[in-house]
Amino acid sequence: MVNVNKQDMLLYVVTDRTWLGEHSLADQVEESIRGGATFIQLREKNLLSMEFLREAKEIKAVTDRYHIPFIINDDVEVALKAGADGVHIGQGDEDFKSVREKLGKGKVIGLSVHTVEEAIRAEELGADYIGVGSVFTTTTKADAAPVAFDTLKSICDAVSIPVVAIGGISKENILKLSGSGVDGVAVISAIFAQQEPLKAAKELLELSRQMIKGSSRSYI
Ligand code: 3NM
Repeated sequence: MVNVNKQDMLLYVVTDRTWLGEHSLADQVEESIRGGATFIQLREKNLLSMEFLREAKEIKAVTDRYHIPFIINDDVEVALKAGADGVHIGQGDEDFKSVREKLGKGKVIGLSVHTVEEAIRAEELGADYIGVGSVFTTTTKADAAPVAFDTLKSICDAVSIPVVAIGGISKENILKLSGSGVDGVAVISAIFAQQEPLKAAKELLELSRQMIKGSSRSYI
């Protein structure tokens, strides 16, 4: 049983193999956690199931050691087999209710939303948190659609579950999210495309703390 709280969203790290070089993904994830990552999502778009599962188990061993929540993007079977804490799904992915049925109540389901209506619906369905993006321009996800600051703010005002912003967030622009009400940031390239993921995570965590200080939502 894992309860997601707002503090878990502070530095939500999504994996990507693009910049691995000679490092393993598990090593990179560990560096990001040592730097301050508060949540890990394994996101694989091109791995076969067996490889995906092997990798999920490897990363779960790391997140277990540091007691960090660990979820899988899209793939419920991999999440169950790896013993992950849950899944993150998009609006177009498997229907929320069938995912909840397969996973059971004790697991986390995060949902991507882009509008206030989708956010309210996500909370009604029982999503444990929502991801909102793309808040800035990103080259990491080809089909990311922009979400304006005002929409982000309205979404945060409309729900009481944790909200994490995603898309193009870096140490240069993160403070622009101040006052939106988000509980934290989800990042890929701001950590994994950097020479030193640990250092990048450390800086981002500090900036994320600064950013949410201006939050209009109550901070539990
Ligand atoms: N989802 P980076 S944007 C995985 O808008 C993902 O829903 C997005 O990568 C959305 O931090 C995105 O490198 C990519 O911009 C985030």
